[in-house]
Amino acid sequence: MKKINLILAFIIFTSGAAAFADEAVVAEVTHTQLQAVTQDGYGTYAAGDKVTISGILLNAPEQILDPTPGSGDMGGEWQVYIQGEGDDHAGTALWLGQYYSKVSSSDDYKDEELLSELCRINRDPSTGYIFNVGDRIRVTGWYKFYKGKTNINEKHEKDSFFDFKIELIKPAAGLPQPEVVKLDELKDINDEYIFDAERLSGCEYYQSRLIRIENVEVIDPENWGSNGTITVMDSNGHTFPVRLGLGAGFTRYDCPAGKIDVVGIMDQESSGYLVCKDGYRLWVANYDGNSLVLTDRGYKRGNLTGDVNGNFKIDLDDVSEIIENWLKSVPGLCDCY
Ligand SMILES: [Ca+2]
Ligand SMILES: [Ca+2]
Ligand SMILES: [Ca+2]
Repeated sequence: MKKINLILAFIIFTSGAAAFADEAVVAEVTHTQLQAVTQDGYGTYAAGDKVTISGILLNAPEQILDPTPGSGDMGGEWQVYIQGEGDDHAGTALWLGQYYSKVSSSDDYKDEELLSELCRINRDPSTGYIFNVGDRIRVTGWYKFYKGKTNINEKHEKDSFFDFKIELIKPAAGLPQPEVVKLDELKDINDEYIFDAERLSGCEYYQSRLIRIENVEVIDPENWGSNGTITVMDSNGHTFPVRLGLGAGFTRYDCPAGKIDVVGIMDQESSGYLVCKDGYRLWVANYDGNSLVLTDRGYKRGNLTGDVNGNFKIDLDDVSEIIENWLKSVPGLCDCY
């Protein structure tokens, strides 16, 4: 009897300790609060352990970083951007990677563990719905500042205590209209990035948000291709880097020529860790080959099943693209249990 009491006391004690450890302080914040920076561009937000934030999902994660286990320096990676709504003129990136031991004392995710994490964060926990571009979502998680952005992530810890959670608020709410921005709002007369620590103008104002740059030309089309970086230039000689995602369109279609518009997500990855006033770029996840706007409009013309390249006929070009990709699958989207 005494032994049973001891065991019971132990169970109560340990479950009480677990409950205590789960009590991370969660603060509901705006993107503007979370992304605030010093004069050097270093993140200042520090209240609370975890944050809850909501907004519109801007990208499909596998179209900008490769989730395949073991694929990159950090193994499989996953990243999305969420844009604030209404007066909350800011946005936040979410990141998850496989090889945390490269940047912390945590263990790495084994391949199978990474896949199950990807399956979890790609779906709304209560409905199983797979999140997509234009959904309104709510995220609760830990955060960490990295090269200009305060990201929601697992603080590079594999322990499930550091999991972030994504919930669906409204499916297919719709993408925000991209704000039209001129390159002279982002670059000064010396073609240097405009940095405003108040985040009310310049590159910071648009960080992690969808913007549109009009009437520019790609000056280095030789750098076109999946995961490449090209440079666009306006008629005043201002330039801006455009990082191309992993979308199949960058392989399938040629670099658009002449004057074009670009619709993408303003990203920052500064050259330094403590002074973060550079490293801005537009990130375009995919291109649909329309020739006038570097973007993926998300709607196809024609109704032909199997018209892989969207040229309104089915022939060997479509078949060869299918054969090239035969039996590939998307980690974190299929084979989830
Ligand atoms: Ca920044
Ligand atoms: Ca986790
Ligand atoms: Ca075709």
